Amino acid sequence: MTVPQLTGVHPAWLPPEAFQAIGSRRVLVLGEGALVDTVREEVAAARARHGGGQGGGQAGGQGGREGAGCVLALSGADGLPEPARAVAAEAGPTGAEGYALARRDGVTVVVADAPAGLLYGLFHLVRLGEAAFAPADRPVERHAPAAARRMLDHWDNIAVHPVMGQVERGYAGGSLFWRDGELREDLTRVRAYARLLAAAGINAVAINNVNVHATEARLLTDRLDEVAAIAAELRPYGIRAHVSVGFASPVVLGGLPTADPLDEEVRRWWADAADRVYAAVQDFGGFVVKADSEGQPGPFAYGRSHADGADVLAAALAPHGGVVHWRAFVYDHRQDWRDRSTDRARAACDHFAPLDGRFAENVILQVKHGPMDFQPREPVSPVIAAMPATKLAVELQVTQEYTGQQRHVCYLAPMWSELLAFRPWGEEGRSVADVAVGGGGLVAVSNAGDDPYWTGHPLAQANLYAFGRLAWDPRLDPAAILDEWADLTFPGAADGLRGTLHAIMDGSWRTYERYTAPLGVGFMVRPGHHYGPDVDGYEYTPWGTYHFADRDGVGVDRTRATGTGFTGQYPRPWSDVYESLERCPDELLLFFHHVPYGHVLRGGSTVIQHIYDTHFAGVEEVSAMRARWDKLDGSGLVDPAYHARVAELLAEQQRSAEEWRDQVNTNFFRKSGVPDARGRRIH
Ligand code: GCW
Repeated sequence: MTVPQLTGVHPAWLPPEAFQAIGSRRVLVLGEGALVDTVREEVAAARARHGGGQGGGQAGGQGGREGAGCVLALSGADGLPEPARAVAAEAGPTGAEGYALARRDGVTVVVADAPAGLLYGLFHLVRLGEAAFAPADRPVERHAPAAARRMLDHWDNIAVHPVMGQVERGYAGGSLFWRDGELREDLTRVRAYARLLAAAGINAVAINNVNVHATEARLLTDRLDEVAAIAAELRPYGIRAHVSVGFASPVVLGGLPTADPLDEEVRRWWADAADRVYAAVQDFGGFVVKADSEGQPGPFAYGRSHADGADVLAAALAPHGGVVHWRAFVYDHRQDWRDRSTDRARAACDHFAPLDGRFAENVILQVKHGPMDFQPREPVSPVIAAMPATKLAVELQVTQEYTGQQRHVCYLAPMWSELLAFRPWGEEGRSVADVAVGGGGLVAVSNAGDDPYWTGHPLAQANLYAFGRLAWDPRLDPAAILDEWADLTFPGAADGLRGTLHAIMDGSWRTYERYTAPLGVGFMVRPGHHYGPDVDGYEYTPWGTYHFADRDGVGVDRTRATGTGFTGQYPRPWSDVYESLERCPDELLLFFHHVPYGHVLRGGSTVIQHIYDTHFAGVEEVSAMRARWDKLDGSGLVDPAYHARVAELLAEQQRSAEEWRDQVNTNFFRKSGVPDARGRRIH
């Protein structure tokens, strides 16, 4: 294992300088195991760069000054020196991925029971930098991830899809894994990606798109060596590979006449497939399945339930310790817009809640955080509260499909943090984060690609970093995560940049919300690619994403009293809060209610005036973001190329925000005939 070095690629949150504090000290690494070797290699590489001394010797990575300034050790390692022994004794068990950190008698110590913990401990030291070696003692701190599985899903295709391209909803260039139908020859970048992810706390990656097309299906058969090759790059950083599979694989790949989950031959086919995969990749994570969703095959074709469907895959994976991530994103995408009784928001709960308790132990039901589809504002999905006897994972979207497509700055951690803290059963009950960490963990769709900045928009790196950190600890403060990310990403310059980065990023999700679709209504985007405004773009389509705006009012009546009854899928108190026009939070009003334009919000303004005000304000906020960024020009705080790229994207964000403002305001002015109370220009 060698630490990957890339040229021409931005180092994101692991620039060489981030290893200065470790690399300039004598570090002792003790323990056995592949991930301990990774730690050793990291330390050796850091020392080679910053310490001048040679690594080597049994303990690896030491050299230079007398006496270790830092000990990273497995708690059971041979020859554990004081004070590591004392710290290990005081810390007690750290678990499979946890570690304890302390500083005593001039030595900084990380101890862990298992190699993965040591790796995460190393990255903690990287985050602390010199602070980890401050003269004063540091009491023992124990750290362990909240969720056992912290996963990224890639929507990467092997063969370029005629409509969706190499990466579905990818805004950062091509796939890190494949190019034009072939596995990339040089996978160094995959290893560098794994390293970044491990530093953020991620430990699982699904490598291919949940929409499984013909070429990608073959990852289970003649392209299995590609899975093995990618897994080999992820492994040194503690990340397991998972693969998205098509439910019809027994037919498509196996030539069977059916994929009926209750058919014996089908069950055997899946068991054989799993055996094959594990023979090639012993630490394989499992399968991800999008079934009966947006055209993907599923158990409905055979009159079977999704529990039956998931079960056949679960049974195949169980002997190997693998899991099935079964997605709950099931709805009718061929709806008739004239039919007011079908409500897409209801679909996941209607399909899955009755199956609570029927899924096998190793099935994780992967639920999108909202009932619709990653809109900038949605309530929390009621499925999260409706299935206490099922392991649930909550799925977030780091790739900015509906939040500016990595052309707009939109720091998503505040949104995620808000929804993870939401308590579906009221203040006394558990939070969304509690459900996820006690169940299947957190999953997100990755925003990374082969772009030189990894994420298209350089500032979108913060979203990837923040997702990992929140999956590790959902209680972290988004602004503190931003500081961490900035300190690592801009070594030596973070103090000068912090104010600007907070001013631009902290509120950027709310800014985005202001200039796009108002009050939780969603989907006023251009159909297909989903970038830019189109107020009625989805209004008369089969996708079930309507806002029902007319000359009198706007919004979707999802009440039990007069609407689709969706509010009834929530437990109390939210079922009552959302049902009530008076109590429903403003930001979700149009998600739950159809109201006249003159309806007065809890905040005091009318719906129509709120639409105008927020759209004007949103654009002004973008102008302020731009002005702030422009001031950095020539400051020496950011690399000029980085600065230029962000500046260029901010110009596009401004253009796009103005387009949103003008289309949304004009549309509602024309529909309602109500002028702006402040007489601003509406076209
Ligand atoms: O948000 C929608 C996207 C699809 C995606 C789907 C899903 C992978 O527009 O591109 O398909 O969600 O989550 O399955």
